[in-house]
Amino acid sequence: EFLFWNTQPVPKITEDIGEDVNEAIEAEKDISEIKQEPYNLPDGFFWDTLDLQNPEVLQDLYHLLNENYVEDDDNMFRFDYSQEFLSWALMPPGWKHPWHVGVRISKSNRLVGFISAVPAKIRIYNHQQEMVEINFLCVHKKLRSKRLAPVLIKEITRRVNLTGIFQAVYTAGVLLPRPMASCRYWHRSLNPRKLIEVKFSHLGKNMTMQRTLKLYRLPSDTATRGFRRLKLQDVDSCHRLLANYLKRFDLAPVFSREQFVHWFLPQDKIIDSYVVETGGKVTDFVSYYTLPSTVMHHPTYKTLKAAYSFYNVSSSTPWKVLMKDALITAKNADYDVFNALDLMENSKFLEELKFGQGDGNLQYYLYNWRCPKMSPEKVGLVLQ
Ligand code: YNC
Ligand code: MG
Repeated sequence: EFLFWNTQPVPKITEDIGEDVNEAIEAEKDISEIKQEPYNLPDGFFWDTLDLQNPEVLQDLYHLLNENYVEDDDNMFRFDYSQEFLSWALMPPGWKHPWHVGVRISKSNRLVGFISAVPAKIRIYNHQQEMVEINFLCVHKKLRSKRLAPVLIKEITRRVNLTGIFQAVYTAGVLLPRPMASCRYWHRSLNPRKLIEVKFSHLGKNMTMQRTLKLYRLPSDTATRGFRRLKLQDVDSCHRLLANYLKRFDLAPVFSREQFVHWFLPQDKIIDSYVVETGGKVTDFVSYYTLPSTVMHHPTYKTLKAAYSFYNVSSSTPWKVLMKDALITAKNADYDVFNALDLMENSKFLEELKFGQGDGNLQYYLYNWRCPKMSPEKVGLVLQ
């Protein structure tokens, strides 16, 4: 069990962690103690640091992920991160070229593995830590179970350590040593007919298609006065609103102004954000990112268009009203489903707004950090 993870600075599955513990597992190393050369790959493979600003290279990554990245438990849907989205997610302020780690086949030059890191300041309880977010770990389907993933993880760790960073945060559907929080996805049907047709959802018992369509129908216009898309002029007030709000959680990012602009200014097919402005003041904020999934075995439907709740703040508009307006904008933009985790204050609107609970957990992990586990309502961090 966990032959690789047991060698890493992560808490053991059974370890007792006292409620006041909030500390690194192993001390920071001096740069001179860190391996200077890349880890060895099996014969026939080579490391290739990807230049994602080169459209052809970005396309290679898009294809690797489009064909080999995360699927649902029943292998019916697979994430289809767009090239624009990958540029946004992987090149935020402070991004580093060496942290876009690819593995290619020597003979064909084919990209068969990837892992990435981006910098982030994260607060865990009362401690702020510069760290990286790890995402998009992927090994080609034909090369699974050959222990390539541990090599990718060790190599990105080495490259991050060389910059003086020794902590990371990541999420995964699989259970590893050791989650610091376990969240659940919830799904709100926007286009129930299509969702049922592709078997993303099914007709509830005692439900007809007619009744189902009516149940999920939304008004065509948002309800809240002053609800409108976030613009550049809102950045200072909205950044402040979000920063203040995130203080109430036990795991949360600390966004710089520059990061706020990057992560939240609306960009077509990537990220959309709305505010409620009342008397010149921003009082509420919602945002969601765009992540379609490929429908793997359907004759007509090839893709599901999904919106993922990102960061939301309600200070004057009730949660239910605010998020219903978000659902309306998503429906009007032709999304099929709106997804949200049960973290932050999301449980205050999920059931009322007819979200249904998904299957499987999204586990939150910290690398080289030991702290007590927290409940989903205390998690204030959303990764892509
Ligand atoms: C996973 N998702 O347990 P043990 S999430 C971490 N995250 O190790 P092999 C994983 N570890 O048990 P395969 C993992 N999945 O022996 C498996 N593992 O200790 C562990 N899927 O390696 C596993 N993307 O190469 C086992 O497995 C060891 O060929 C086995 O490759 C795994 O991005 C994978 O779900 C996931 O592409 C690459 O299945 C492959 O199966 C695949 O024999 C579809 O690996 C796509 C997918 C994962 C999405 C994500 C977050 C990744 C976090 C990685 C850990 C980062 C640590 C911090 C580093 C920086 C530190 C600093 C500073
Ligand atoms: Mg492998």
